[in-house]
This record gives sequence, C-alpha cells and structure tokens, in this order.
Amino acid sequence: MKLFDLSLYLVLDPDLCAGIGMVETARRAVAGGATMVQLRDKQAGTAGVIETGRALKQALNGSGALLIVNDDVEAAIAIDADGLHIGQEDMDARTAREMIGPGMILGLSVETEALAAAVDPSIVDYTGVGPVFATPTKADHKQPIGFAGMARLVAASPVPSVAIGGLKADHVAAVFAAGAKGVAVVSAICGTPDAEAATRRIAAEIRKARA
Ligand code: TZP
Ligand code: MG
Repeated sequence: MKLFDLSLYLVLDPDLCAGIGMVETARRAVAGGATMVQLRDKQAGTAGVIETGRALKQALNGSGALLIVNDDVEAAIAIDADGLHIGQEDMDARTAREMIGPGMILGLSVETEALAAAVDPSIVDYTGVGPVFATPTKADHKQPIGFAGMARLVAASPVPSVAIGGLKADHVAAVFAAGAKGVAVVSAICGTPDAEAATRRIAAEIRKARA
C-alpha cells in the first residue's frame, strides 16, 4: 500500500469550483499545501470522471499530493488513481478492495461508532468521519456529530481518520486534538477568491497543531 498523508485533504465539488474549475482549484490548493485531492463529482458519470481525473492526475504529477476518486471504482482504475473513497451506500469495502487490488488506497466514510469499529484494517486504509458540523455542501448529509462525536469515531476506527463537514482553518486544532490525522474540506477552499491562500491558512494551522 502507498504511504499517504491525510492532513490537508481537499474534496472537489464541481459546482463550488465552477469559477476556475476543479483542476485549477486542485493545482492552487496543492501549491498551498494540500496533501490529498478527492475527485467527487456526482453528476459526471464514469466517462466524465475519467476525463477530469486524468487532467487532475497530470496537474498533480510531481507534487507529492495524491489523487483519490470518490465512489466510481471503474474510473479510479481507468485513471490509475492513488486511491478510491467509498461511502456506506456505495459498493462494500471488500468488493471494492478486490476490484482495485492491494496497491490502491481505500477510504471509507463512517458516521457512527459502530461503523467505525466494524472497519477491517486489512481492507480499508483510512476512515472519513463526520459530518462534524452541518454543511450546505452536502445536501443529504447525516446527523452532525460535533467534536466529541468525532473523537469517539476516531477512537473506534482501527485505521487513521480524516474529519469532514463544515471544517475551516479555525477548527484544525480541535480536529487534531481529537486524534484525527487530517481535515477534509470542500467550501473552505473550493470557490474561495484565492484557493492557494485559503489552503495556506489551513496548512499553517496544521503545522501548529502538530508541533
Ligand atoms: N461528506 C460529509 S460532509 C461533506 C461530505 C462530502 C461535505 C463537506 O463540505 P464542507 O464544505 O467542507 O462543509
Ligand atoms: Mg459515495
């Protein structure tokens, strides 16, 4: 399995990134210190995800940042992405692992302690825990869990966790204090006037939190 750094995990959203596009947003975020970039496009279909994913892979090439594809295993394989991220409503983790093979990173969203505890660390490499706060970015998100709930899920997860949901630079200290290995953000970067500067602010908080 590849080594990975969950600390500053950008999740792309095609609508929020519409101004400069997902590829340019990713380029700027990586320049600002993003360590992982997830392509999450619920509208595109496999062909569209593959097209954007290939452009993202080229944009990230040589940066050290990793490319993760949300949900679409066929696209993740076609792109030769670094990883695949699935949710509880998607394909089950074991099937996903069988399809992507041992080399690709596999992330799984968990919204409850029971789901976190049920994660098989021989199959799943990291968990996404949340939503910490309610967020307009994901219309159908589950009940927000807050920092205390997040800490419980992180503790229950047998693999490293990245927290998501309404997180901004100001929340980084609390997220790391609760044991998460990273913050996953959409609107804190996508659609902001200066995506690189927005990412730098988060990266600076991460350095402080880890010091
Ligand atoms: N999963 C749970 S909350 C969320 C996803 C994809 C969206 C987070 O977006 P934002 O803008 O960082 O609150
Ligand atoms: Mg999904």
